[in-house]
Amino acid sequence: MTPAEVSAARAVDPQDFDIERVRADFPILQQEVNGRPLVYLDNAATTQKPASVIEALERYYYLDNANVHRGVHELSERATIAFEAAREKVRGFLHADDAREIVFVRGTTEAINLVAQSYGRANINHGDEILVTEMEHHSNIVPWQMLCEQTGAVLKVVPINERGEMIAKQFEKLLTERTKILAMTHVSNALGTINPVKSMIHRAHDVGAVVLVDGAQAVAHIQVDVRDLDCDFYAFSGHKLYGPTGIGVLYAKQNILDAMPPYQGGGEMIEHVTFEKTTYNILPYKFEAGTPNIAGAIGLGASIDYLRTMGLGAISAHERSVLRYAMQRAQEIEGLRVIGTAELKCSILSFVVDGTHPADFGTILDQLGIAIRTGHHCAMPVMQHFALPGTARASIGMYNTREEIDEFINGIVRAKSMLI
Ligand code: C6P
Repeated sequence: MTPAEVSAARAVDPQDFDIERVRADFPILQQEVNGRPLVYLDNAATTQKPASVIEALERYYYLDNANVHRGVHELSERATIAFEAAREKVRGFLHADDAREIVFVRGTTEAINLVAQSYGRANINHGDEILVTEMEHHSNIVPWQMLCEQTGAVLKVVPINERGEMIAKQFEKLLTERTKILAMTHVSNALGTINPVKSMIHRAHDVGAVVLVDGAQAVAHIQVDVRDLDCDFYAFSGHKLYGPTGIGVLYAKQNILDAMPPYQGGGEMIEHVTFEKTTYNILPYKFEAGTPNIAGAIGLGASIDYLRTMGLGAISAHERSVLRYAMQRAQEIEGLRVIGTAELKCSILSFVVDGTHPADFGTILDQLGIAIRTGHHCAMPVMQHFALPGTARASIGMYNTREEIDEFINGIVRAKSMLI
């Protein structure tokens, strides 16, 4: 977050956020699990969906289902209009210049693989360096390792400190003329750390590198403006933004996308095919081979509409106040250690308790109707850094309340008394 964004978000009073109204919009939250009201604190894994998103999916399948960009009939026309309207909503949401810069993919993972295999294979050579941080999700490590194996490039890693922040001095040292790609997460899924992506992008451009930002954990909590960030690529998943699974977005600058070879071949991505030669479709369709997840895109458009009515500023102010409360309450528990105490963080409370295994907390809390995630969170290098087998992780979404945090804290105390 830039300082301006921080102060804009802080200007929103969390008291203004009508949490009861928000909760009423999410049908799944109205249930009991194991005889207790559900407390859903696994939003970093996937968020729940408001009724308006579920209804958009339903409406599409009830009334408009057809393939896009293919038929001349009424249903195909309607499906195409709704699909492209969703793309335009994503463009607006990211503040991108042009809808041609918005490629629909399955999720963050596919977006990063697309960049590694298309941009990477075409532009990365033996001895080039790809720079990531130690806090990356496996999705922002493994595709680059694969690219390094294919090209002879070298993966470099910016270490983190004990608070779980990237060490700026090390970043400056590792970023050199040899760096061709900088790929870093906007927000860490294991620690909650918010990276200073804007300044990192600026520095990377100074040495001629292109920059990919993994926005999987950022888009639901931070207002993203790709033009202001000046990132070359930005990736996120719909299901972490209160939208459906199986749909995600790769934003890429138009000139870069234009010069990239296709990622997959098939229908939709072509202009003309003969056995001798194929020419490719215009952007963004060159990168959307095969029938896309039409309903998913429409559902994602509906989730963006929903977020707009709530206002991301108000949502993040509310979440920040709930996270602050959770961090304070967690400190009351003897032997509990928060993993990830960065100055700038959002949504995530990862912890371990001396003398216990994190997985046990997940199981006991589940018996109390409280959903959290335990384990390495697909960020094994983070666990290696802290010499831990894993953590227990609560991740906060827009519908979580302080009362739920109280339930969660009581649950940890109870679990601890059973385990020690
Ligand atoms: N993290 C979590 O519980 P996909 O699976 O493609 O939608 O997102 C992958 C991904 C990439 N980057 C970051 C920072 C992420 O957090 C994730 C997904 C989930 O933390 C599932 S492992």
